[in-house]
Amino acid sequence: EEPPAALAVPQAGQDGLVLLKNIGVVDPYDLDDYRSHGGYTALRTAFSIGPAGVIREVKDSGLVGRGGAAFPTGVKWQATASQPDHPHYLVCNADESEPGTFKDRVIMEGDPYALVESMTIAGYAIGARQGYLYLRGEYPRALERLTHAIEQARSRGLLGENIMGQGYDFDIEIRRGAGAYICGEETALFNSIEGYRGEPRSKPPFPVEKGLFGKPTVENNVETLVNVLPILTMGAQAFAAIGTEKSTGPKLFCVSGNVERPGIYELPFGATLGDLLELAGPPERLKAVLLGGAAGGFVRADELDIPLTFEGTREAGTTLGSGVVLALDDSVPLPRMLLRIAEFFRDESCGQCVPCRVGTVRQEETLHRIADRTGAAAAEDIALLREVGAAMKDASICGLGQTAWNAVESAIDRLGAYE
Ligand code: L3W
Ligand code: SF4
Repeated sequence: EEPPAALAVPQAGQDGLVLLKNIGVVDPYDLDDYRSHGGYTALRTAFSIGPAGVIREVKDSGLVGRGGAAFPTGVKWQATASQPDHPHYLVCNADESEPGTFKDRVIMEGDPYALVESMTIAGYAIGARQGYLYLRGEYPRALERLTHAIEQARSRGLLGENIMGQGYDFDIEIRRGAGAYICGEETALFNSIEGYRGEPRSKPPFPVEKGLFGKPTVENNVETLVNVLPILTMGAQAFAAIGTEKSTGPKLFCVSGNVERPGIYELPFGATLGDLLELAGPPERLKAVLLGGAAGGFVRADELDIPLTFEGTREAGTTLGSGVVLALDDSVPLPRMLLRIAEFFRDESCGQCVPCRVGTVRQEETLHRIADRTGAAAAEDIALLREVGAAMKDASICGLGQTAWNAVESAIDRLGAYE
């Protein structure tokens, strides 16, 4: 038996939460309970201001994507809404697979109606009648709860034809992943839904123009979508007042590793890495923090003043990614961890393009060679890693290959690994 979502949320039940307010508070099997806690007021607001009004609010809120790339959500929605080609599709990317990332799982298990309502609003805004929820195959509890939530919403006129008597038709179909990390790449995900191999497509054209089944498609991460509820209930300006000018709103962080209270934390953008670790109970002898997941990078224990914003992490030469904060104390064997990350990328590369297919193998081989020498690297090993890493970064088709060397590079440059 897996633990209930609330156990992964140390702040559960606290005042002032925006995205996590229902976790451990609202019964995830009871639509009436969801409604009695303010559920479906955002959809009502959406109907009252119309699709263009919703897009305006989302644009004014400054919301950017929470899957790792921080693209402005309102721009995406506007681009699809204005396409003359039909049908338009909405796809929710719930293939949460970045190592260290488990925020979307907590939302889907603990507050499934919030995602159903958010998808309905997004579909309405962009003129879609069909939404797909692409769910990580290893999330059986989320599947069960979302399936139940969708059925209940349908039976109560909140999905299907003529939603809330407003003349809008929309439904959601769940598709399950089958264990491939690459299917979380937005276009590989389309291929997977269409029944093809999960291989990324070249961009452009971007999905907003040619996405699922070649039609205009908005694809957003789970956390991105649920932010639309507070945007509509509190208003774009109040939402934009949370966080910083360039990273607005609340953010979920996935804290794991050597901390006393691992779990999902909600903080406004702009809190520092140190603030977050303080909440989670930092280890006595912190050595490094992996920020942004396997595709992200390491920072040192003396860099805890980095602000947790997209612009702040970028300025510090690192990334926020999907919000992974993995704390390591000095008991962790770094070369072993880097080898594990390299194995992961080699394993998950779809093999479609040479820089990544070959580069991830060479990277792993080199790290093995270093590990066999008990962690000491020869200068030519480091030079080879840099050369292979640069080729992957510059010439890979998708984010997997482009970021497969980030963790190793940061470990060498910031932590002095292998010295
Ligand atoms: C219209 C344009 N749309 C870009 C759209 C694009 C996509 C979004 C971001 O990777 C990152 C990656 C992972 N007109 C557009 C446009 N778009 N230009 O904007 O696009 P892009 O290509 O910058 O990023 P991406 O390929 O979506 C996402 C990193 O996130 N990551 C991954 C985390 C994994 C999870 C998870 O498990 N949940 O999120 C972690 O760091 O490496 O760099 O929609 O179509 N001109
Ligand atoms: Fe496939 Fe890697 Fe190329 Fe992406 S970069 S398309 S995962 S081979």
